[in-house]
Amino acid sequence: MHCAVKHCIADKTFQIAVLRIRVRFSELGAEEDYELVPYNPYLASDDERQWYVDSVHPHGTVPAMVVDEGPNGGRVMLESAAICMYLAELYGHLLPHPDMMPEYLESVQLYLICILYVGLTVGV
Ligand SMILES: N[C@@H](CCC(=O)N[C@@H](CS)C(=O)NCC(=O)O)C(=O)O
Repeated sequence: MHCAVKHCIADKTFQIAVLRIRVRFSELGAEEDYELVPYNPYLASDDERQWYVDSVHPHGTVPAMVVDEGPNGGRVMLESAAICMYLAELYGHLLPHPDMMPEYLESVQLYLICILYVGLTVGV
């Protein structure tokens, strides 16, 4: 399958929200379909950070994923959970069986609550 995703702006070091995206690409068997563009928010210079905030991610955090082609081409996607869900839809894999939709939506709700809680309290 040809993937529309070209750039995943992130650093290669262990950062849990970035790791989430990389694991998702791996689960989808799509590790060759994206390019990891190094950007480390903790080590960026003031100029690099300003560029990143202005043109990629207003919060200055990673990951951010630039979609290269297709109807979403040119868009920058933010939030690792949203990116993971988008990738499942894009590849048509790791999606819930239609009969399981109520349980799926419940687990998405729980997942997002956890992500928001953890994100706000420990900053990942
Ligand atoms: N909720 C966001 C969290 C993003 C986030 O906080 N990433 C951390 C690395 S795991 C970061 O970029 N920290 C740098 C900073 O806060 O300036 C997501 O899941 O994408």
